[in-house]
Amino acid sequence: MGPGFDAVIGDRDVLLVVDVQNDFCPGGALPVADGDAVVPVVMRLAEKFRHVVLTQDWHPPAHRSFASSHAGKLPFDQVALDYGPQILWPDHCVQETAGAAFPPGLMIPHAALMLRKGFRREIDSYSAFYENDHRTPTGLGGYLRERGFARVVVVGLAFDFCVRYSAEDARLAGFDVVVVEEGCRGIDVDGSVAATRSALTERGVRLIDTL
Ligand code: VGL
Ligand code: ZN
Repeated sequence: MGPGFDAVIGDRDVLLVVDVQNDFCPGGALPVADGDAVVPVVMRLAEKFRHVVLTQDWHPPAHRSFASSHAGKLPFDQVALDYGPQILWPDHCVQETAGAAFPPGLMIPHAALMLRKGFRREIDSYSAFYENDHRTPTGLGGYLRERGFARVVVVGLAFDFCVRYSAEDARLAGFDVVVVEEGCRGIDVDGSVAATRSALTERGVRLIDTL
């Protein structure tokens, strides 16, 4: 990619839209402040890309990442699970519920793949590439490689969780990775938005304001 960002979008570029779902929008179960504001941005970007992939957080009821699955715990408490630390969340994005659906304004007919993640009860999956054990692949890396993409442009919710870990893993998989901040909003647990900006920059992910 070089020092400058190449704003010309071509056939080797894919737009990865992470978890833009009703439960992460105002009024949802795990609302991200201003989360719905990304919808028109995503729609505008999607018009520039021939290739679009959407992800969907997709949990079974009583998922292990839900505070309600842990006696005496509250949302945003942290616990140690066998694969490492886990922040506990309000019940969200339960399979086949309205909260797990895409907001009505998000219509991307040419999106080729909708990838669901977090569907195993015992393990969370922030990244669209690996579950939170960092070992169980979702298959997205293989899909993107086989399709011949070189650059992954990431937007969505939440900036400091699923966007962050998806962008990091895309970079580790060898893609050029760009995160467009205008198309993201964060949850910001204990400074996680600032931590995300430095982690992404350190790992060679390019952060840009707009595209
Ligand atoms: C997410 C917390 C829990 C996200 C998903 O999409 O960023 N965050 N589940
Ligand atoms: Zn989740």
